[in-house]
Amino acid sequence: MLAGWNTSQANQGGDDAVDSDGDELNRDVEVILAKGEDNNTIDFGFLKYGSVGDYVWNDLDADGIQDSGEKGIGGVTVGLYDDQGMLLKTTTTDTNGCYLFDSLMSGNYAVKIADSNFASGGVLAGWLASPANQGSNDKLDSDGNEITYKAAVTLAVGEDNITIDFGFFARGGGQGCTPGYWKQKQHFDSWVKYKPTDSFAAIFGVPYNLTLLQALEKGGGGKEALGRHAVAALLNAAANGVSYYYIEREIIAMVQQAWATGNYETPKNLLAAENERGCPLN
Ligand SMILES: [Ca+2]
Ligand SMILES: [Ca+2]
Ligand SMILES: [Ca+2]
Ligand SMILES: [Ca+2]
Repeated sequence: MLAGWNTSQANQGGDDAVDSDGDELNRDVEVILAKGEDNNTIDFGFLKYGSVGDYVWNDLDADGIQDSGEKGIGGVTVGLYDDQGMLLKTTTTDTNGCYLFDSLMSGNYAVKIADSNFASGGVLAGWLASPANQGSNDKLDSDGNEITYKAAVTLAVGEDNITIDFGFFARGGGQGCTPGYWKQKQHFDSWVKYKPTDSFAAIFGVPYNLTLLQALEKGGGGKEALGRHAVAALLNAAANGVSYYYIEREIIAMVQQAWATGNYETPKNLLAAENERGCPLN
């Protein structure tokens, strides 16, 4: 009847009529009755522990969804934090990529993929986090913040939540198509997710009031050169069949940094080098 339940703390609060009296380990209490005394204050409270899990996986297509054919990643160090940011426990994923923190009281927690996994020689060195909360099935999505690798979770009493999952994918590289490729009309069918008429300012979050196509076509150095290469980079990162070094959010962050600091040259050179690696599209 009470398998999996745990004894409440004894003698909490000041009212013996509503507290729990059972010893927490032995679940017994000594009662001495005076002659003729009725004692109806001996109560036993039980509570159920909860758990959080359960999966870290190789998100091959980087879409943030656990697809068939994508496997778990073993040996990943995972930490459990309380709502004050204190590390409570750590564990490691098994060979199937599964982890579980159990014997948990109700409350607010965070699960975080430890930074040490990403250090040189670590299981996830060179890997990138999948986008969080894609699709509508929490059992199949990734939950970690893409920068902090952390996911918040609130447990009710006795709740088991095994929907806290983390997708990672290996960084690509070695391919890229130039601004000259992407601006040609006959290649518009290779554009994925973005359209030639989309606003550069809206997508990159900087005050550069051109469409993506206008930015690709715009001549000049400095800001204009970065604009051309940033659009090409974004299209390379989003394209099907291009193994591109940078991912979209990194390219957007580079552009924002350039506009904030006025240094357009460094990111332009980095993106241009990748855009000129060779175009696998036709
Ligand atoms: Ca996937
Ligand atoms: Ca989710
Ligand atoms: Ca999930
Ligand atoms: Ca899961």
